[in-house]
Amino acid sequence: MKFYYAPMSCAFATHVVLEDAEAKYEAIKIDLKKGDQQRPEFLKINPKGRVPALVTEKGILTENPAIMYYICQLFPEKKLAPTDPYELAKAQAFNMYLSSTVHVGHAHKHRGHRWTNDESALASLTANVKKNMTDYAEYIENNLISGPWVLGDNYSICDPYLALVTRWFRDDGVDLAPFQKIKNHNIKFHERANVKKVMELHQ
Ligand SMILES: N[C@@H](CCC(=O)N[C@@H](CS)C(=O)NCC(=O)O)C(=O)O
Repeated sequence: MKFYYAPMSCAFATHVVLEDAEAKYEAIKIDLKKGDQQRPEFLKINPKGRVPALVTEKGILTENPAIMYYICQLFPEKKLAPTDPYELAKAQAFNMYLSSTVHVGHAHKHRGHRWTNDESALASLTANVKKNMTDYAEYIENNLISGPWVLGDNYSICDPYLALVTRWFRDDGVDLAPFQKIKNHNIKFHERANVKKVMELHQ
């Protein structure tokens, strides 16, 4: 498999899952600041012009939640997702909330031009990022983390994704002091050897 990623992007979460699964893959770095995602060679991989993208022998997969669960299914022995249908749906709901709501809230900070060209609307979108991200952190803290991992005692595909989003919370000025579960989760996550390895690739 070939894994296309950009350092410090949302591809970090899926990158950690590839390492957790001990998958054999080649990591291919692209530079979003240089606009590599819009170059014709990358648009052949992902016409959406986004990372991550995973080239498999069957075809190309995009979207973090889909790729992460695909990796789980390739390596069921790693137990990176629940097998009980209800618990699995809860795990997927968590990852999809991060992908469809929290990621979009964060994107309003630097990518607001996707939604509007109007300068005052753009300024308003940016100004609301800290509050929205604080609301999302509060919701996650109070409703979605069982602790110590997202799903309780078992580490899963939800954990690298939460760690990524925790970095975004910090970048977006969210005061994490009231969110003890999120803070504890982040400390525990960064103690993992796989995480240290992927962090080095994402500098
Ligand atoms: N829904 C997608 C979002 C992918 C995405 O937006 N990736 C960002 C990096 S965090 C990207 O490639 N941005 C490049 C751009 O917007 O030009 C997923 O979860 O995989």
